[in-house]
Amino acid sequence: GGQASLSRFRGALVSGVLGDCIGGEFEGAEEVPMESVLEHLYGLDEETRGDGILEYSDDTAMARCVVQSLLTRTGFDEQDMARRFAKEYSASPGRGYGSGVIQVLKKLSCPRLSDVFQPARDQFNGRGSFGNGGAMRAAPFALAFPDKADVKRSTRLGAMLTHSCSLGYNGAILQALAVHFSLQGALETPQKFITNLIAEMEEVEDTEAARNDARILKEADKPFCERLHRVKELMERSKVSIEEVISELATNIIPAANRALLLFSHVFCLPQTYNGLERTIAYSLALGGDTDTIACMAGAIAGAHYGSESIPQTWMRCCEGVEDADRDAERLHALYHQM
Ligand code: 8NA
Ligand code: MG
Ligand code: MG
Repeated sequence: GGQASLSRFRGALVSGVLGDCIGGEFEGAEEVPMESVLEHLYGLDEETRGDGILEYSDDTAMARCVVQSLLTRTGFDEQDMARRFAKEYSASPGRGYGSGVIQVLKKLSCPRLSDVFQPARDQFNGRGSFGNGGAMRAAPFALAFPDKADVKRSTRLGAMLTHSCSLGYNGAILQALAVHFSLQGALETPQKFITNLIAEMEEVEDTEAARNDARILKEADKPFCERLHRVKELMERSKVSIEEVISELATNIIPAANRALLLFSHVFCLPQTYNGLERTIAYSLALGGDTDTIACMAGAIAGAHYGSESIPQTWMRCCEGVEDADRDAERLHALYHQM
């Protein structure tokens, strides 16, 4: 599709849901052999699979709140978004939320709360969470605002409702920017994609708060820029092992790496019949660890890049929330083009 086409919006939103639902199988597994990944994916194709549906987790539950809030308020409204997070959590607390974020969501449902950002600031002895829970729900911000400055601002504030540490909200900004650039489509080569992200993150990470958090966590001066430079180096090599990708890159950053690396899909031993989007999801699961979240974020980036035509129908049929994502993508597409 062309720049910011409906196909790219549907690709981004639906593939994020698919990554979450399909990736849930391996969440928390230390090592995931590629054979297990392929077996799981082949299982989705079987006619005999039965009526069992793969449920979405916290990643999609919170992303849906972001989408509904942006659509209803035609922009970012922290009070409304916070209310939706709290309501969603109390309606379905069993979606696999991170242990820390549950405390924030409970406080957000208190009617006497005056500052919706305060519960997040109180996390981890006042240092705030650096978990990837802000990044996992960041894609919709890129689908609501055509202007890059709006994407960055709204994503940061949306993440800060639960993640007040700069590594938490800057990771969310990186994910939203990756989706933003992917929506622009064919203009972007993988090298240009990474170069653009580095240039943006140089500015995003150039704050006192970011430098302070990085120092406390014994990270490089600009942690995300540092990782993106490593991604660029890996991309320039002809062969990269999955072990190297796992050891070199923090989970927050892998999805961006993933999409860029996967455009060089010849380096990986995946079935030739798989298209770029299928490869992205398969590769995300093989990384192990927080597989639902990695696949959710990588899926959104890849979906924005490859478009909805790349999504296997069989996968869509067995995942919860796909129809809603498809419908919401249309609405976000309309909002984006009227902004
Ligand atoms: P979070 O804010 O609770 O952070 C996740 C974890 O990161 C925390 O539990 C801590 O262990 C650690 N952490 C974050 N900030 C700090 C800090 N400043 N100091 C020390 N430790 C810290 O939750 P979140 O929303 O970021 O989590 C997102 C992930 O949780 C998603 O991947 C999601 O899928 C989910 N998750 C669920 C399970 C499960 O058991 N179902 C397992 C892993 C992750
Ligand atoms: Mg999850
Ligand atoms: Mg997860």
